[in-house]
Amino acid sequence: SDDSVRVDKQDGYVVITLDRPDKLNAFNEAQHVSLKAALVEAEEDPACRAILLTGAGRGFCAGQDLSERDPSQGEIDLGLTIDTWYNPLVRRIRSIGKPVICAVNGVAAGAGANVALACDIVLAARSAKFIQAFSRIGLVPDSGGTWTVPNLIGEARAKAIMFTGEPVTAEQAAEWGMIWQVVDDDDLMAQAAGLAASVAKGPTRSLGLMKGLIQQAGDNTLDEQLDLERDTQREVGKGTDYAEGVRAFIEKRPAKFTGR
Ligand code: T3D
Repeated sequence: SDDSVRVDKQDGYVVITLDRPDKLNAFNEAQHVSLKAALVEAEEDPACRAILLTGAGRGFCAGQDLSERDPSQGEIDLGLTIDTWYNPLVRRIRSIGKPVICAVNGVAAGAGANVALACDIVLAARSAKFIQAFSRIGLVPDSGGTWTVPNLIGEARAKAIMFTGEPVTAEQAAEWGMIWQVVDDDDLMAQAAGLAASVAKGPTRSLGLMKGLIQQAGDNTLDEQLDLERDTQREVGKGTDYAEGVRAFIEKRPAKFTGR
């Protein structure tokens, strides 16, 4: 790992910043290594109860660093780089049992867009854009985009933005339900930090289980999902946060969750 990813530990949460602003934080191998290390550490750290991912400079992430790619020098096995880096990254974000918030501070293109959209709650600066840039270079969307994007905004819009590579503004993305919220550029980091601090004080175990339930819903029938909710409720109901939550309600005071 190197200095291409910054990690700032805050009270209850960790801010992970992609930090190669001259390249709009495009992924090279070193940045993948550093991001993986940062996410693994945040996942394993019990003091970390939420993760905030963002980018330094005027972009969030421009996807794969194309200066590492030169197909004219012989065939490159893109399947291998996807297996090694992009797929594990998306699987990690989706399986971490803590909220992962993404503050899209500027352009998010290619895998950069789809990594952002794999996060649990996405805020974007008003000036940010989402670009499914793959068609411009003769590829297909990766990092889960062909699954995530149509799930979020439907096939009609997904196909149009993917075939054309047309930028989607933050406002449009929010209107379509592709992201949670648009925030004025100057307020983005304060809003995102406030959200991270607030969810970090939440019942982390239930939030992690909730994330899993929501993500599994698409594969299940309603009957299966009802059973899964029952089983999950049975488990989470044994936790100290449930006991505290009910006690706080009865005592008419805010709950003080510990995440267990
Ligand atoms: O290969 C595999 O492992 C397979 C996996 C693929 C996943 C992918 O992500 S494929 C898609 C790769 N990404 C792209 O195709 C996006 C390329 N970038 C752009 O289209 C534009 O840069 C943007 C639309 C994102 C932003 O445009 P703009 O005009 O605001 O900025 P710019 O001037 O184009 O970029 C600023 C600098 O960043 C510039 O460098 P320079 O000229 O100042 O030295 C530019 O070359 C550099 N940069 C931007 N994106 C990339 C990049 N350098 C390398 N790779 C990039 N992806």
